[in-house]
Amino acid sequence: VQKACIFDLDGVITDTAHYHFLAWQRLAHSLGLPFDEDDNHRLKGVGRMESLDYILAKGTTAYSMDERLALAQQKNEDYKTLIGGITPADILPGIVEALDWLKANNWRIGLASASRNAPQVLASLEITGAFDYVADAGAIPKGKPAPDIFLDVARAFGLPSSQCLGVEDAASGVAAIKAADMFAAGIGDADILAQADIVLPSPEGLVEKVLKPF
Ligand code: G16
Ligand code: MG
Repeated sequence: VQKACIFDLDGVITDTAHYHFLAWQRLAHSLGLPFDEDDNHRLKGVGRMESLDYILAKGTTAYSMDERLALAQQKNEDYKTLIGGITPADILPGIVEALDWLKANNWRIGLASASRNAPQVLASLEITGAFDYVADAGAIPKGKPAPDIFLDVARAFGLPSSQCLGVEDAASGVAAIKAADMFAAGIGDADILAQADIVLPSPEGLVEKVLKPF
């Protein structure tokens, strides 16, 4: 029976969270608003406009839709500059091994990232060709924790949720996988990812502890 592994990008395949942090912090500070690592942690897996609104809510100024779009664009330009230097060396340990194993065992491989920059990051990591399908975050209105983006990948593969395994580092992402009725592998802190079916501290061990037993 055909199976699929559906990966999140930021925090699972590569660590772009730090670049999101730098770009959001720069924007927040330019508006006189605070932004620290704890704020960044809360924005994991959260979409761009929702993240902006979280930051703007720290102040009292009301912004029009046009102003908000301009601020989001400014952050994104900064982010794109920061990720311009990404290379295959930035792939997290355990990921290449997992992709090779999945390919050798004829699984479908998908990407369910909330980031509209995901195709560019995959290209910089030189692993675009490893993916059979990459969800278009811009075409999926309801972000994580809604199941939509994971269901979109399963639909593209023509597979039921029971044959799909999702890999996520964010609590909102694990919630999305479970809402989609799929097996959830969490990467990170077991307390934060308590909803996952299994949690590993890093992608190392995915093959032996998660993929082979599924
Ligand atoms: C990622 C990040 C989020 C980011 C979101 C949107 O999600 O974790 O912090 O806000 O994408 O990114 P962009 O502004 O590039 O469209 P994921 O799902 O890959 O973890
Ligand atoms: Mg993530």
